[in-house]
Amino acid sequence: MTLFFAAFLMVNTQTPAAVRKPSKVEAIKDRSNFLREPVASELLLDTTHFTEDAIQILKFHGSYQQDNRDNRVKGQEKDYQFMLRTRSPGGFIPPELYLTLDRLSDEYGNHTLRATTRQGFQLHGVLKKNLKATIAAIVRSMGSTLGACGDINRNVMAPAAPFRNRPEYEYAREYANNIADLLAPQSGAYYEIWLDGEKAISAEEAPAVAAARQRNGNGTISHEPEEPIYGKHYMPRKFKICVTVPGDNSVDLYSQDVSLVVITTPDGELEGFNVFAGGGLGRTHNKEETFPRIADPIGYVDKADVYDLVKAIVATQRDYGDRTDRRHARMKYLLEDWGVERFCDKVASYFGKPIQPFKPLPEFEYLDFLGWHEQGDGKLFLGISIHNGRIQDSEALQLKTALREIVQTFNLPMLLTPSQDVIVYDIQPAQKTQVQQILTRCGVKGEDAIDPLVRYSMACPALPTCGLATAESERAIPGILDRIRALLNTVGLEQEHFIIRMTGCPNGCARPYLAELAFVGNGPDTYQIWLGAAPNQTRLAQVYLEKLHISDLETAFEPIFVYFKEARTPGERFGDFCDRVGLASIHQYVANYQSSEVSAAGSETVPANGNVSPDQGTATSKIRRRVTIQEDIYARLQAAAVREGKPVSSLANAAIESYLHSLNQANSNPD
Ligand code: SRM
Ligand code: SF4
Repeated sequence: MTLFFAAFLMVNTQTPAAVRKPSKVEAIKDRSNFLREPVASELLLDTTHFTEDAIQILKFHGSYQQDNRDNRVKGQEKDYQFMLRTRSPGGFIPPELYLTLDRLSDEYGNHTLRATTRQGFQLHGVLKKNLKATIAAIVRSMGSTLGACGDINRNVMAPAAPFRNRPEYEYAREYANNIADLLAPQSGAYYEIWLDGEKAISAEEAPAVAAARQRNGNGTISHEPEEPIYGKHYMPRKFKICVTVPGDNSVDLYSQDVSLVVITTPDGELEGFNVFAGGGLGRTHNKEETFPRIADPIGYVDKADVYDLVKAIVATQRDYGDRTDRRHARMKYLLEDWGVERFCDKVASYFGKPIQPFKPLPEFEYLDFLGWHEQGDGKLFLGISIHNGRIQDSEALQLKTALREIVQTFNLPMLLTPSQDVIVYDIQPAQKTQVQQILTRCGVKGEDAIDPLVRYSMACPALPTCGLATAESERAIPGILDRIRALLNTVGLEQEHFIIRMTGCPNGCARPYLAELAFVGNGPDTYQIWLGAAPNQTRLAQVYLEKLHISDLETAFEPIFVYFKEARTPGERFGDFCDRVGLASIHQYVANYQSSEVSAAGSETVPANGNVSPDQGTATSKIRRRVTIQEDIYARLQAAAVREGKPVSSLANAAIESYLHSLNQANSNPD
């Protein structure tokens, strides 16, 4: 029996292995000859798109087949196009690569670049006939798209701050890079297909990495020389790693399959790493068995052993991850099903020794490094806010022009941040004024001139490119943030801000489940609402509403913000407040809340915090009109409001509206 099929036997002890077949994608990988086919053959065909099998393999090469969903016409072929994603460990983009991507976006793409939540760049809108030229140009400019997507280790994240005087930051970048190399696919397919066999001109990998790849610690390698670590079936699902430093949670470390935290001696020497495992955010609406999960601390590893431990974790997921059900295939489910202890025992068996105890860490902080900073070697770095990562030119804001001009004029490298922003670094102090002038001329605002709601928000691309979106995200969030700001102003929270994230579906690409307030697409113009994650992304949010039509935003949030204003402790953040009072209390408050539209004078119910009575106006009410309703009807209305998660007034309005409508109809049709 091969290791591949042995894995299915072990995955789920409750279901007989005979009825649990590997998923379709496993068979596609099996047939692909290490990621070559059918991509290589289909690329030669004069077609606009690939077949399903090729689409799956193409992902490993860093590209997704998409179509412009705005252009869908019934009965006509879709407007096929491709998204390309770079593999950029720690977000590093050398100047020549940036300029190439900028050019390619105009030559073959949709004239925009998109900085992603994992510190890569995406090009959208590339036609199949231009894919090869686009990928080849990226590789020739010291870039790569290999392994940016697919069932494989994805872009390895690290804090984007280019500090030169804080060794822990340098170690995080160095090891992010080395782990990315360690787990890069070794198959020659990429260079054969996109560069006609020409090998990339890339930086040499560290000898320790090359040696670690071949070392067989108790079964960590696969006996397939072409892919020593992965074997021909690669991973059961995507796999995500980050390396960070104590206190810096700019990388959202709790959301990753594996997170390493640099541990140094008091004089800044690298000692080893604390290790977390089992985070992951993807889920599916109405499928309770899928859920976001935050990573568990699993131990500490000395620097000399770090590659072997990473390989041991990879081997555990490779051999025991669920290859039969892709919804249950991420490593978080292995941790959830087995528990941390069993997981660590299995990892230790590949590692060859027990994992050492976790070392104490300070509190983590959310950091985005925007603005001007000294980098510690006399030079400066500048973090520039990119709204939802989209780099483009418009009449008001020539962001794309500004970045091109800065990189071109000063030959500056860039680091992409996990919050979809960019950092330009190695700036000489004498260049600062000129860089600033370019930004000002192009309308690019400094971090202090941006509403913090905007600065700390993220949205995924969703429509029109993402095939999985059920609601708008990137295109909708600016308007939604404006409305939330207006509402906060109205209720007297002008200075307030919190972390808001939005996605067009529950897959979680903008990491919504770690936001203080999140909108998760659940149908056209409709969002599931999540509240209560920690402001430093160390605690998950919870579902507050299953479905909120976006037109009901003010009705839904006004009472929540009023409650927050009235009942928060001094300085308490919105996410912490929601977590402390609990969602049931928020629902209760909302149900009792008297909006400006209807006051149920029949009600004597005291709201959850006892602060608002039917006789009190709300922050928005200038004119209040009273409608008296019976006590028993009010009680039913209130119960329904709690169930629906809507204010009583909203339900009362809907009921009255529906009654009046039927009355009108009856009057106009007397028969
Ligand atoms: Fe994602 C699928 C975009 C980060 C969870 N993601 C997709 C696809 C490729 C849609 C598809 O499969 O057809 C999206 C392409 C949209 C487009 O038009 O560009 C997409 N994901 C993105 C990006 C671009 C969002 C962004 O706003 O930047 C991010 C690219 C990161 C990168 O450079 O590698 C992106 N995706 C994430 C993250 C956040 C992270 O990694 O830190 C997550 C949640 C964390 C996690 O993986 O648990 C994430 N994306 C998913 C999932 C759900 C995975 C799961 O475990 O269930 C899918 C769907 C899937 O894999 O089946 C998905
Ligand atoms: Fe697409 Fe959903 Fe990811 Fe948004 S969260 S990019 S809609 S897969």
